[in-house]
Amino acid sequence: MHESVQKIKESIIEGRHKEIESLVREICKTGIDLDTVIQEGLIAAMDVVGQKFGAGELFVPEMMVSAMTMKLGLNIVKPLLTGKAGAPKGTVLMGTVKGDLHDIGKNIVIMMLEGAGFQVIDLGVDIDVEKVVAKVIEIRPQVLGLSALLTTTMPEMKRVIEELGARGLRDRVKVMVGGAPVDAAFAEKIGADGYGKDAAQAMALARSFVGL
Ligand code: B1M
Repeated sequence: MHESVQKIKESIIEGRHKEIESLVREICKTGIDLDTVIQEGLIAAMDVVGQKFGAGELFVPEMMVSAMTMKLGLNIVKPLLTGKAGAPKGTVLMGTVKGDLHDIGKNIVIMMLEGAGFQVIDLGVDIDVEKVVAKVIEIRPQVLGLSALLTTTMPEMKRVIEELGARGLRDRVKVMVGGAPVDAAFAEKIGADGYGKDAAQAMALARSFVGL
């Protein structure tokens, strides 16, 4: 692995938030593929953090510092990815479902979608069904993206889809779901239109939904 990418990864795992911005800024100046920085640096670091958390080697406060460190790094990469101009390819409404505060993955998906030319309206985290439905009515997006990182919040995705159906709105918007515990079988079971394993797949799916 590129030495500086490794440094970025370690910096996030160890929560060294004071150094992350300069590290990411420096590596971006080298002309490195930004996807490598995101996948092998930023995302790979959070995978390690998750494993350590699962194994009881670190606790919520440390996990939060790592997450914050990653976000600082992402904020440096984001404008570089989304700087390309052009007419929007379509509108995507995105949010993390009710009861769930995880937003790092959602934010990466948003970055990729914006980079691909979509206008993205971010509803944030812990979004209840009513708010999602109200925003679908107000904004009329082509795509609704729902993210969940907890097995306990996955059922919220089904509730949103059911409510869209009950209000006669289901045919108006394509629903795409994603997040670490979600898979294609779950997406199919709850009646979603598609599942994105990662940000690249989510982008490809959104493009296909608008006929690109
Ligand atoms: Co939490 N957490 N967390 N956490 N956290 C997990 C998810 C967990 C797996 C850790 C573990 O036990 N190993 C576990 C869930 C277990 C389960 O449900 N089975 C867990 C837990 C238990 C919890 C708490 C309950 C802990 C506690 O308080 N006891 C608590 C819950 C809070 C809540 O939400 N109500 C909690 C809290 C937190 C923090 C706040 C500390 C922090 C979140 C900070 C933030 O997001 N702002 C946090 C973090 C950072 C994690 C881990 C370590 C990392 C998640 C992450 O950011 N991954 C995570 C362990 C892990 O996943 N490795 C863990 C990096 C990110 C880039 O990946 O989000 O998967 P991901 O996104 C990917 C794809 O999934 C996909 O594309 C992204 C980019 O490739 N994708 C989509 C995501 N959304 C998509 C949507 C799409 C398409 C693709 O279409 C719409």
